Amino acid sequence: MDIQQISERFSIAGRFVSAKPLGNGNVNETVLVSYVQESGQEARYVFQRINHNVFTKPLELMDNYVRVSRHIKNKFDQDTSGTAHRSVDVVLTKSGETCCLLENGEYWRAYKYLENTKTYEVVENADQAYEAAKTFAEFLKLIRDLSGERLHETIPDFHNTSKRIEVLEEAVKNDSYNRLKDVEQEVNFIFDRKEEAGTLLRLLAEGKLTERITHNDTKLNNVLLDVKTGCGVCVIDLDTVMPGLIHYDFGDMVRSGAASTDENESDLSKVYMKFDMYSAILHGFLKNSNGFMTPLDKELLPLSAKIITLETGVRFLTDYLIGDEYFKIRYPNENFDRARMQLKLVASMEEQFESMQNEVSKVICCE
Ligand code: GN1
Ligand code: MG
Repeated sequence: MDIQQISERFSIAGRFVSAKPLGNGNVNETVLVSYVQESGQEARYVFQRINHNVFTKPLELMDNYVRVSRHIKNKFDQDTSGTAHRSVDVVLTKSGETCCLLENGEYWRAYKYLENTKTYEVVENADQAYEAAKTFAEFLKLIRDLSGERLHETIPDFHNTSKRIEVLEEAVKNDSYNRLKDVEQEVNFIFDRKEEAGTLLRLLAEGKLTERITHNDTKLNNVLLDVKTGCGVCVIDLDTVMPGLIHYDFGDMVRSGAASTDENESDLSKVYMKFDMYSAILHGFLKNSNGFMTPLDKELLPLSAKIITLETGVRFLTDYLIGDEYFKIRYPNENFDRARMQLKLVASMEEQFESMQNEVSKVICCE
């Protein structure tokens, strides 16, 4: 798609200069676009093609996006401390729409690029993990008082781990690409944990856990850190902000932020959960969420890390079996590598589970 042509649809002052790919998203396509303003200064924007095979109702998605981002922006605008959480700032189209639908069926949206910020694929140190977790928890705190109708479920059953396993079972039965022979060990590993994987959903159904507005994709690279200070600046990628459990967010943070390698590491001897990163994430997260979490919420944090990591492994493995329909892949067996990496991470969490629980107890004791 010609980005310059798309740029003409948005209400952005200045002249289009250039565009280049941005980030490593597995679902949408992201482009960083430079403009030169009348003053001669550069201004940068992020353009994103919404993957409408994954997000089948892009307008509902953008409705959520704008409601949530404006809610946070209003708080930022009213803040005088200079440290408030920034917000994704959606740029409307010239006709005032939240995104534009092109003749070829693609949906594109735009927002301002936050200068002097950075994302990380793998955390470099515990300070970054702490800061990222604190920032995600702050985001959760900021959206707690979002009023109005329930947000749209942009992907129904997104973190319904039990359903995810059922979908895997179906893919195993069909084995449409004759790939089951490569993955039997992984499939058994998952099926052995099926019962435990449903714990959060069961407790929610029993009324023991509270549904909240959650981010649901708290991968470490979805938080922007200040390049100079390292402080958390803004949570991005609001596509899956919808009703959920706080555990999905904590779990995904540990899954992505405490892993020793990239998601597609094929040498499993290198894959484990870094305990110091887990601990930093736990402390950072509780710093901003402690006030609204129940004792049971806190107790379930280690298990949530395990469940969400297993769920992500299930999703990658299912995609491998059905012929790589969902996640973008850069080489043929990437989804298989990703699945094995997640499952190895689960095994590492299991080995360290008692210490993970003790760490939570320590934090609770000190309150
Ligand atoms: C996808 O697109 P990205 O990288 O932000 C996925 C997440 C997975 C993640 C795994 C909408 O996130 O759920 O955890 O890949 N997003 C969606 O890397 O499915
Ligand atoms: Mg995403």
